[in-house]
Amino acid sequence: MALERTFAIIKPDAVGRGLQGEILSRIHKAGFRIVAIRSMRLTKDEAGGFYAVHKERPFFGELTDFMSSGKIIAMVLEAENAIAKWRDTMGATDPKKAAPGTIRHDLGTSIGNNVTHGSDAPDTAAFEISYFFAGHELI
Ligand code: 3AN
Repeated sequence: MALERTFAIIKPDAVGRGLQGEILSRIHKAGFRIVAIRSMRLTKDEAGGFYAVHKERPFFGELTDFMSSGKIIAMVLEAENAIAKWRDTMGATDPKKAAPGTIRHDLGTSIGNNVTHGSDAPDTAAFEISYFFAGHELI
């Protein structure tokens, strides 16, 4: 199988709780290469552009408030089957439904405060990577 890239975020709840090291360690142990990484704080508009596919959902305002509430760590991860592999490593969206040993089960506190993001398909991965990183940062 060919190498694939996905886009990941360590969300403001995790950064605020000092969980960056724990999550980066799990990324390393799962066998991903970190192609690019950046710490930053999004504006509400920037968070809205990132989550534009969810703009009609009832939780859009809450989601963009949360994602702009503090620093995030944005990353491009590479591995074989990276998109599905990272979603497996994170676990289900709702930490209460996520399997034991997954990041969201072990560290998440609610469906909103679920510590990490991961792309769900090749087209969303391509959009999300290009939203945060320029081509010269992805070599
Ligand atoms: P995932 O991130 O697992 O692909 P999506 O795409 O269904 O999940 O939802 C995008 C983000 O919106 C999730 N990461 C989650 O934090 C947030 N979210 C989803 N459902 C809710 C909800 N009912 N209330 C608040 N936030 C939600």
